[in-house]
Amino acid sequence: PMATTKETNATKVPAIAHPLAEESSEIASNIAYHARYSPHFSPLKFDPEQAYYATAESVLDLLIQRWNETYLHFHRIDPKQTYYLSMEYLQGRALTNAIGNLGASGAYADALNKLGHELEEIVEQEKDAALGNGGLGRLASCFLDSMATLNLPAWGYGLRYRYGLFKQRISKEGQEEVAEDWLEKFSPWEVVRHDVVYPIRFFGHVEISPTGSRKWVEGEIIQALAYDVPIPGYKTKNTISLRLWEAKASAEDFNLFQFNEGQYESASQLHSRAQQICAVLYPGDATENGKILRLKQQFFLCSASLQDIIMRFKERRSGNMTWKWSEFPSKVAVQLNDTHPTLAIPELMRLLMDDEGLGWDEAWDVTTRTVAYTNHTVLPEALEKWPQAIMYKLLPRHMEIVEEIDKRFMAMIHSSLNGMESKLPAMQILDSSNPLKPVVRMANLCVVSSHTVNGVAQLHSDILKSELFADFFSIWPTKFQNKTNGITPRRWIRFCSPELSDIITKWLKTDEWITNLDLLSGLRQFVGNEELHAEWASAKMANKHRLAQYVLHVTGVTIDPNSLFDIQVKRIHEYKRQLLNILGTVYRYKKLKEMTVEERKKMTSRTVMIGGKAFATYTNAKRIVKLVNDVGAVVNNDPEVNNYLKVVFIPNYNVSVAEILIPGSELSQHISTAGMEASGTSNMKFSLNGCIIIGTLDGANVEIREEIGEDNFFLFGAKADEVPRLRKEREKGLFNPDPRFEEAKQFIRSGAFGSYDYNPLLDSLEGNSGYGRGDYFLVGHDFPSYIEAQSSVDEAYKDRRRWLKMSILSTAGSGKFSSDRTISQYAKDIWDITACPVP
Ligand code: GL9
Repeated sequence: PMATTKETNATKVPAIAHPLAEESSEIASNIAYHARYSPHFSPLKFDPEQAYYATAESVLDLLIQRWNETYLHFHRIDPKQTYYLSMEYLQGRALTNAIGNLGASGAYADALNKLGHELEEIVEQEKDAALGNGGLGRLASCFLDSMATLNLPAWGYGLRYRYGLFKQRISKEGQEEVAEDWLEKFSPWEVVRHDVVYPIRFFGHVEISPTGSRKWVEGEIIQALAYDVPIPGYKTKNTISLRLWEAKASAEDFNLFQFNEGQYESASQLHSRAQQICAVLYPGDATENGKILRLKQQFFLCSASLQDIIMRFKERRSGNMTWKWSEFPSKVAVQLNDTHPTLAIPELMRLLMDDEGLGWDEAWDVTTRTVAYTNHTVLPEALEKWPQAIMYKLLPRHMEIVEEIDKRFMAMIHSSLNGMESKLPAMQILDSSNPLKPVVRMANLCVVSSHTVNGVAQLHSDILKSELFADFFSIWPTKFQNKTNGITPRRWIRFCSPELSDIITKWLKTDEWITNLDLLSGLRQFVGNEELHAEWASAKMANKHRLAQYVLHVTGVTIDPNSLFDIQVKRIHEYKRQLLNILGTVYRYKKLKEMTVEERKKMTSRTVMIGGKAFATYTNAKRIVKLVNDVGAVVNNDPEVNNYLKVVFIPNYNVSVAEILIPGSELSQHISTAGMEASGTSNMKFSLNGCIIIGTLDGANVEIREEIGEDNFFLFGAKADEVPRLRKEREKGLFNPDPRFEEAKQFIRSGAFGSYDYNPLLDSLEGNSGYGRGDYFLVGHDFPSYIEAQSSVDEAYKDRRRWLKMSILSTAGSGKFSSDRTISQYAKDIWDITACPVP
């Protein structure tokens, strides 16, 4: 249906006139039709799993028509279109979202009832599509939802990993990683496009013709095959595509002769090499990964996507004999989601020069007006640097192009920017300062080659200008922008908390807030209203009950819905400081133990929940997971205090788990060392769901606090601009630890939580400097103010009315954090695209 060849009458798919189901009885018969005639399962049963697949296929019927109309409409109108290039998408489940965006939740629920099933039960059958690691991947998925909902001409490109993010199991040893087979049966949401295939070259060499033109030849060629996932907008016909590439070898590469000789492995060598490319998602959370396979993946995404983009650009110009390449940037915007797709830059240069015959200057002009780059982190270990030797070997022509970009950039500085010469070594794209291992700095290549560079929250964007990219900023001050992240209100409140959403709609007298989230500020006028309080409290309580049931189901721990639900869920990382949370919890436990029964009765009862995955080889992160579990095992079984404190590690945190946790939480922790969390996005989800934040002035916390008011935010800790000084003072031995901090660490060292050796973990918080020591993340410095902020939380929670007001004001102040706002700003300030709604 996504015709990629020129549309003529002879090649047109014939129109059919079957009415698409909208009534629940028609939907029911459509589901029944799929159950019967999509022969994936035995016809003898119609259990929840089969019902899920049949339901998904009936939804796809509805989507495909809209999807085709959208494609044809874009083709006819030929607007400028954005292509979002990302190595990660954390889509989660699709069914509830698709039905909800179609506005058909009620009809589907009825239809399934007619067939003897419950919609809520059916949706649980779907496996999460977890083709991402964390915030960066989930952001890409929220962006797609907003692009579709805003009717923007935009597509996502990614890779179809066979195995996505691992499944986390918790055993006596701590975290164990298990491969997660999201395609075990199949995904009903992807449509393979057998007609969309591009050749992708690796290795080989550069051939120079007698006229001096250069061409990349030989090496190995792997095919990129498109799988499309429909992305429906909310209450609009527009349905855009997430195009995921799969790698395969062609039949010609299968050596029949060898195979018949019994040499099975060598006969299908290229086939197995192709299979490796999309086999697994790289665990890219701030780890430097020296794997050549990762570079192959990156190039695979970039080359396939750009060939496809250029094909579509030409397709939309077919019949027009006068188009010019200089028009390309007024039809195409390419957004790089971090540096992972940086190779799009030299690949676009190569395609334009070597395949299309443009000269350097013309190709450079087109490329730099097309490409923009988003930076998502300032952590040095996450800034990609590829060894030049590997680049030469795998991508010889691209390496030449990168060298030329670097050479011209340096020449530009020498000729026109007096005084900048001393900055050149840090700004150069090729870093040969270590002659044993010269590297390509991908971020520098992005900054030099992009028309716009943006950070993901105001503080982060300021740090890019003043620190990470300060030198570039002084040359190109207008290149740098901020685009504060956002989240889709459809998935992150409307569908995951229908109770609270209905209350909001009732009080605002409209459901327009779902696509215009600023309208939430209208709740402020009712902040003291008793009736709203009662409804709000009952919706939160229902969500807490649902969460408590889930916790019991996955951990066996019973938690009390009347206690304060305190949650920290995100990837486990020292800079995110789960260790601060658990040390604070250990301190709370110790104090509870020391209290009299009467004293204890005055305490706010809490359930501390921590969840998140640790990168498989990140030892300290795994120790933190183990520590949380060990503390929970002791505290939860201590009858003296377990009415006042429970500690639960939530296993296998993912998008679907977040959809249960976030609506049920009352306090959430976003407590990174200031300056280190670029934005954070779960902070926005919690706040939108009426959950109060305890946090540092970091990333988007700063802006959330601004929006919801400082009285509704529990602030503590050092500020970003104090951090360098505090680290220096510490190195000089000028840090005096708070006795409460010493007490908490000592309690763990004493063996109160079992015999596992936590000394290496706790040692990282001690000493003044050294590898794995010196408390780089300032846990010790922030501990006292953290404990005090937590006491204010306890006090605030005792005042039910005050807490409810804070909760309502959190939701009321979350309007800014809709990804619709973020995407509108990208569209206007970076992409220069406008809405193209299907009539
Ligand atoms: C991240 C930042 O660390 C987050 O603060 C930010 O909210 C997101 C989205 O902009 O990007 N950068 C990054 O590399 N990750 C982020 O979450 N890591 C992962 O996605 C694992």
